[in-house]
Amino acid sequence: MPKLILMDHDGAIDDLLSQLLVLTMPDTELIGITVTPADCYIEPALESTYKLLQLMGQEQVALGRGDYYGINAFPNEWRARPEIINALPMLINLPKSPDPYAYLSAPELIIDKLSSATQNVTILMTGPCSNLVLALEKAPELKAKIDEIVWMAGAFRTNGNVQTFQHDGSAEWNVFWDPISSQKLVSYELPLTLIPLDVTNHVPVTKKFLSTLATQIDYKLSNLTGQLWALTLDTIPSYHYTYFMWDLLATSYLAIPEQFTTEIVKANVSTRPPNAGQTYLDSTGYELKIATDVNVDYFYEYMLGQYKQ
Ligand code: AGV
Ligand code: CA
Repeated sequence: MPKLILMDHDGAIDDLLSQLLVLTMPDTELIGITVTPADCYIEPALESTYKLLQLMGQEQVALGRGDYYGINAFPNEWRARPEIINALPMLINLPKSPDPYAYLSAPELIIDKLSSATQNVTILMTGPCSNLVLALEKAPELKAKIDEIVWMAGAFRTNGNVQTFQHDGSAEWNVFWDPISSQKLVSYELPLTLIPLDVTNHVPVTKKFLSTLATQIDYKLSNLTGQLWALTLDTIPSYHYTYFMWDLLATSYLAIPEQFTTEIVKANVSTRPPNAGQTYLDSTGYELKIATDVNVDYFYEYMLGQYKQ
């Protein structure tokens, strides 16, 4: 029996790369993708999502449209990136998706897929967790159908990556977008594994990686992913950052968990300024698993191998 995966992403470049990575994994069946309008605008992001499914011959995978908008919006420059992606040579001539408003809403699709699944489902989230929390508030009995939740989120023993007004910099963006839902998810004490900045800080997008990827460009996936990665190297002036392989690392946890060091902790999420969205260790908090380290060389090699198709 293949492992069943339900993915929720938020349309950023590494989210789309993560979708591709899931589609390369043997013994896994992607049963649905929901898109959160966080680090993207929903229409172009659904178009990218559908085009990538077509490229992999998997256009039967059901899509769900996130209609809920979080509390703290992402910068618009980040959200606009999928427009560029849809115009790349390998994607521009693929048919557009059906009318995005004809899709089920994301929580509806999650409910539908979890209730009809014949075995427990792994949920991979590479954006905020609002869609999942909306689904579980509506159908709490479906918590029993979840095998594990793997979520790129949080920052525990390191700084966050949010730099904005009314904020002290301690939060990671996926949590900050909707601190209230994040706090709820943690409080459910489901089997939850977070891949936080503590470990994603070890995996920046490097020129060395891109240059190795370029040597295998005759593979369709290496060609496309090389172009996608190159788009991450632009910067917003004054917003200090490096692009990391945040979501790819979380996604690879599904395939190579033995390459990660993890720790069971008790933690909670702040929902108020000045640290809204901060994930913090707290002995009176809720139990969850966090990744603290990864075999970096193995991870890069793993991705290069998966892109050889
Ligand atoms: O905080 C990391 C999350 C990941 O899910 N996202 C990007 C990844 O998809 C938000 C984010 C933080 N810094 C960013 C982000 C940046 N410089 N550009 C775009 N998104
Ligand atoms: Ca993301």
